[in-house]
Amino acid sequence: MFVIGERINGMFTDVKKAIQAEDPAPIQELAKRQIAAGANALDINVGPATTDKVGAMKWLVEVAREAVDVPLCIDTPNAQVMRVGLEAAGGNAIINSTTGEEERMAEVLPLAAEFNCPVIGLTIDAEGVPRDANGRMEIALRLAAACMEQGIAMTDLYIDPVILPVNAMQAVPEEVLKSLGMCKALSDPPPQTILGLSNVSQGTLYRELINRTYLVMAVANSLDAAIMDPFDDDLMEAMITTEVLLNRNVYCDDFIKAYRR
Ligand code: THG
Repeated sequence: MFVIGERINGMFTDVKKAIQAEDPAPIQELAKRQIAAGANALDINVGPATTDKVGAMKWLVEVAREAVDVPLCIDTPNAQVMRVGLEAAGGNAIINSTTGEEERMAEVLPLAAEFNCPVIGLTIDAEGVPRDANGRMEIALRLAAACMEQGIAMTDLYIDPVILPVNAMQAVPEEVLKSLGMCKALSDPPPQTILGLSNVSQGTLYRELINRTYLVMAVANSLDAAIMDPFDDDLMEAMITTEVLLNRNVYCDDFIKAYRR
């Protein structure tokens, strides 16, 4: 599993405050601690912290890059903010994201080719998020076709079938699980799959339990990557254990310790 730490997001109060005060210390500490906790990359999202999205994205990426040398997942719906983030990331980035809408793909996919980096494609179109797995796959197919036209390898496309809070839309988690498996039949080699895990539990009472249970199911259904909270030890350990039980990592008696090393 490729773990993308979710914590550098202006939706969190500590990050919002740091952006507003232009104080690099809390951001750099979050960057280092997430990597130490087992994240392989970091999501970078300005969120609602400021109206100067371009300036804030450039600052966040520069500050994070000084602290750690891992791929930075530039999380913005705005193509101009995306370009600035990719430039600041200096070639080690992931584009988060395009939707399946023609106009969005036309402005974002060329950036993936230009900066030679992976791109996340959300199964969203002009009508929003489809209700079931088949609707998600129609958009996933459009994303895959558009990438092929641009010369983007399927292994550089991460399909995100968009998980939503279970308390508002109880049928969604199961449809998303089905989509993950269907993505792997889409082409040979298939695209990769990704989720923003914490969405599933937003507004619920047992957040950590829901995140953890869902991650186990998603990994068992071909999930390759997740934007998630690496500070949640139980979550990380459930992920590691799932990979051992699925024979994706070698079993040894203290496999948790071995993985963390
Ligand atoms: N897909 C892709 N990118 C994404 C998402 C996705 N990026 C953003 C998001 N979804 C994933 N990241 C988060 C980060 C935080 C939370 C959920 C998803 C979260 N935050 C708390 C909340 O809203 O309750 C904030 C609590 C606090 O203020 O401390 O849950 O799906 N490609």
